[in-house]
Amino acid sequence: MSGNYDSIMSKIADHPCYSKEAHHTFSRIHLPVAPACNIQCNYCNRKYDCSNESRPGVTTEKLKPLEAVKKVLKVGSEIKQLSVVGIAGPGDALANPKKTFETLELVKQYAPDLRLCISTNGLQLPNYVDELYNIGVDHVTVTINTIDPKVGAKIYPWVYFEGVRYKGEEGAALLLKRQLEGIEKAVAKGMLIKANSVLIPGINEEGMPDVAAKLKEMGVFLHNIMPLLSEPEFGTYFALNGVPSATPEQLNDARKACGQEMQQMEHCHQCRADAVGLLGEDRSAEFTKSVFENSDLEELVAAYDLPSRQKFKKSAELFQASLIEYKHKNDCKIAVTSFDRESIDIHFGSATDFLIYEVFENKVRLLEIRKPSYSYCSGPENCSADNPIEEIAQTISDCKYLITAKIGDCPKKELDKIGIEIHQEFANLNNKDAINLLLNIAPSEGGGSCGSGCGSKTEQKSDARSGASAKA
Ligand code: CLF
Ligand code: SF4
Repeated sequence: MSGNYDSIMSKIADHPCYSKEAHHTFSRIHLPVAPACNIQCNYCNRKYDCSNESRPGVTTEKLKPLEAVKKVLKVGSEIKQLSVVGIAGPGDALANPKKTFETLELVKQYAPDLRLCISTNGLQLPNYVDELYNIGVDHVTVTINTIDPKVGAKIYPWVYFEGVRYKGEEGAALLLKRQLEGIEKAVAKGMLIKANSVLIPGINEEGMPDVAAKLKEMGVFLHNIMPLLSEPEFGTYFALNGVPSATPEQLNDARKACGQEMQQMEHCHQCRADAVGLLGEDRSAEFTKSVFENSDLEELVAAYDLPSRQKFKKSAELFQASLIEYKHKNDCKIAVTSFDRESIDIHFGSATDFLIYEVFENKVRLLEIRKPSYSYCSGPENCSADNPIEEIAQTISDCKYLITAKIGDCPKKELDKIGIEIHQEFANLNNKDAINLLLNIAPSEGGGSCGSGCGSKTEQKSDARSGASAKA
């Protein structure tokens, strides 16, 4: 558990997309080396940039692998906080395997301190998981918009696989099968998987919680629901056929509905395929090809100054890790006995159900109410009967704490055995106040609810000159 936790923390501490904290400090660069795509999405018009990770309408210079690594070295020499290299289009990273892998190899050779990240529609993922893993890619984003092929047929007019063009539901079902197969393989390898879903009003909103449930079942780390950006000038099928952009309210609702199942990313900036810099502070215009294409590779390597970058990275990572650690130190579930649903007003023995609260990032919310078949004590007349502690213990076994008004020694011992820490000192207090006190969470932190909107909407709007939405 702790090994896995430590490994995840080390993977997200310097990744601006996988950690909200890290995005204030660390930057990423996207290398637009993958122009082709093997599917068609109705929200994409690749006359512009790809949508799986970009905003169309922004001119992109496509790069060859050697040009791409020169750009990485140039950017890295000027932006010490550069920590991630992503390939996210303008087509699909894995529909261009030669260029993608050649680029990743070069980056690994000349800038080995950088994390490698890719974004894909997933069609070719099963074929390349091993290669990605071997080359050191441990962050993979797969765009999954639906798990229903009927809905998929409305999003993907065709899917091109092994020389055959599949249309309608058949194509959508094939894409989904390959996406899930690829995710399964990548999770088994220990890669950190993020799923992007484009929220398309009237098309896939209803099924979004099913997507989230599937992602959870498969061990996906993070879910990034992105709003469809749809204006006629973007020239996409959806835009030309009246499918509107998703509103901030629709986005919030979807994130809330899916937040029950999956941790939601709320700081995505729907980057372009050649984005450079912090999320939301794009510096791609400073690093056009003319700035680096004539530079000598060895000079760029010297200017990159790997030893000093590594030193900086080490201290920045430690700082980030401590911030993340602080934010997640209280994450857990807590069982509470409460008859009036507000306060700790009932003894363990009389409780017929348990309120299960979840604490995530120091926010407390009621997750669900669980009902074992019987209460522990059903009155003096049944006092000698076998008390059903096993079932109750099972019902709350995933909770770290039990807060109750009072509990007898026998059940307490049983719950101790399965590691549940019991607190009786908060009798009659409000449930959330008690949890805040127990975990030492400031009330303002604890009062919030998960899944509220992020601050990126202004930026999304102002950048929506582009068009599509999806990716990475
Ligand atoms: Fe790029 Fe994507 Fe890697 Fe990040 S972006 S390939 S995971 S390094 Fe990040 Fe940009 Fe959102 Fe993507 S903000 S669009 S989620
Ligand atoms: Fe391909 Fe990406 Fe465009 Fe979809 S959005 S068609 S995956 S390039």
